[in-house]
Amino acid sequence: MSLLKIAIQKSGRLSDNSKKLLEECGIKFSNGAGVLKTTAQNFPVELLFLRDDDIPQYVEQQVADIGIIGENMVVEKDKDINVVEQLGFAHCRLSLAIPKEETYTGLTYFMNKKVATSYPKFLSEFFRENKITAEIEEISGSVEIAPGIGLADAVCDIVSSGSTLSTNGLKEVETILKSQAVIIGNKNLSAEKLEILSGLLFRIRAVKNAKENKYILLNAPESAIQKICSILPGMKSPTILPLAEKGWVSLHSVVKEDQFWERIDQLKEAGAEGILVIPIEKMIL
Ligand code: PRT
Ligand code: ZN
Repeated sequence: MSLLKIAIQKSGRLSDNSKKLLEECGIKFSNGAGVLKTTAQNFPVELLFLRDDDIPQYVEQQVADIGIIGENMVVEKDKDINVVEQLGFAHCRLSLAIPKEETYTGLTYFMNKKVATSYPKFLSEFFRENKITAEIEEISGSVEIAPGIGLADAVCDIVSSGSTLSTNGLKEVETILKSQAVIIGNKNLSAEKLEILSGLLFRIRAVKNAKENKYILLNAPESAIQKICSILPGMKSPTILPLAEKGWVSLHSVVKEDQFWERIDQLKEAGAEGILVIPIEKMIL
């Protein structure tokens, strides 16, 4: 029986969420310090703990069958692999930033400028597509410091809250890529491995759906049922139970969490009371 080899980041911004996702999928594994490889106890997978930069190459070479990395890494490494699933965590963007005091005039600002980045391949492609001739200075870390020490005029780096840019006297002027964590996969997986992957994806989607949805219970007068169902589009066929008080019902359903928050005032106006919103652990559609 073969095992599906999954490469995840050993330590860094992706590692906790990657491990958590697998655990939420019911996959049990030990992960002591210094462990680089481990076999799950209850699912046919083997985990490899690696640097994120190496994962695309290892997946291409099938040292690992699949891997979890940021889309930013996928585009920069440009390996012959498949992007299998977006995972909805590690959201960030790859952006161009310039010194705060500079006036930004659009992309032509970068004409003949020197830009420091850890994403030379993706950035040079972006400049080429936009017909900008600029010099790219490749550096592997602490990119934001480059303009301050006279190494470059601008930077292209990952931004999340924007506070690192601001601390270093820079402002974000263009987003060139939006990124989140994804599963990448080797293109030639055996039928047996594809079957394990499909079982894993089934579980991952159940976990993702559960996170995006909530179980909602509310009390309402019978006369308001139709109105409430039209306010919450997810509530196509809610469960309706009579309350002890005549003319009142308890309404149960599953709704998208963001839709719920947008419409809470309308719900109350329609007569909903005693609204409970409960997390869902797994949701199989
Ligand atoms: O050691 P290893 O090579 O495995 O890890 P690493 O140091 O190369 O990567 P790591 O752990 O920093 O990031 C892994 C992945 O997390 C990235 O490839 C992105 O897909 C994703 N991610 C999400 C981020 C950020 N958010 C992020 N904020 N990666 C980096 N940053 C850095 C950014 O480089 C900048 O220095 O955080 C700073 C900006 O953050 P803000 O919040 O100040 O804007
Ligand atoms: Zn890295």
